[in-house]
Amino acid sequence: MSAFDGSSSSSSSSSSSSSVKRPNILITGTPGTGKSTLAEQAAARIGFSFINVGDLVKKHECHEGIDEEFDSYVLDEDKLCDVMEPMLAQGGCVVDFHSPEVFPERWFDLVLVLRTETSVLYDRLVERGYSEKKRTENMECEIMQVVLEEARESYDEQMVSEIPSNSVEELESNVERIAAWFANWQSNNTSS
Ligand code: DAT
Repeated sequence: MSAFDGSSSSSSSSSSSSSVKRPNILITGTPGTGKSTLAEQAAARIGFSFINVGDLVKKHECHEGIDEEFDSYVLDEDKLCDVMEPMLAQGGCVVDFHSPEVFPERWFDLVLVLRTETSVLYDRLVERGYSEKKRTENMECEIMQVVLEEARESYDEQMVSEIPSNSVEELESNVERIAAWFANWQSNNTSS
């Protein structure tokens, strides 16, 4: 069980300084599972910066063009990490990206993998106007738990939690769970 799944025990990393770097949170999952929506709302809720990595990739051209077959950018991971490093250095960021493996493990304190039922995800991808090929690819990605496996391979298991993202109620509950996690983090990391 990760720290996000209900444990509110004190961590051993207690510090007595108010200058402790705030945590960074990664929200990941198959496209369409609701990463941007949750990341933006959670960031606003706890006063963090929201970082949409897809937008950064475009803005800073952290790619080597478009892969025609997959209709997606060929990522320049080194360039992307160079752009992001200073942004995350002070903590206090909620980051949204579908490929958790591209980032160094040390950047994050919590990694949430959003999961959406296939029928719900299908409707969202249709709404988004994805081609049948791209829909199928993303549906398979979700069914095969590709992002979850990637996250588990890339980060300490204590850091990684899988959370449902099918309904507005779940969205609201996820925002509150993140706020509760951060409140717990603060009580463990600020002076007593
Ligand atoms: P992602 O960033 O993972 O690609 P998104 O945040 O853009 O996904 O969300 C895709 C669509 O689904 C968008 O229209 C908002 C909607 N949505 C996101 N999370 C939801 C939730 N928990 N319940 C209902 N709709 C949700």
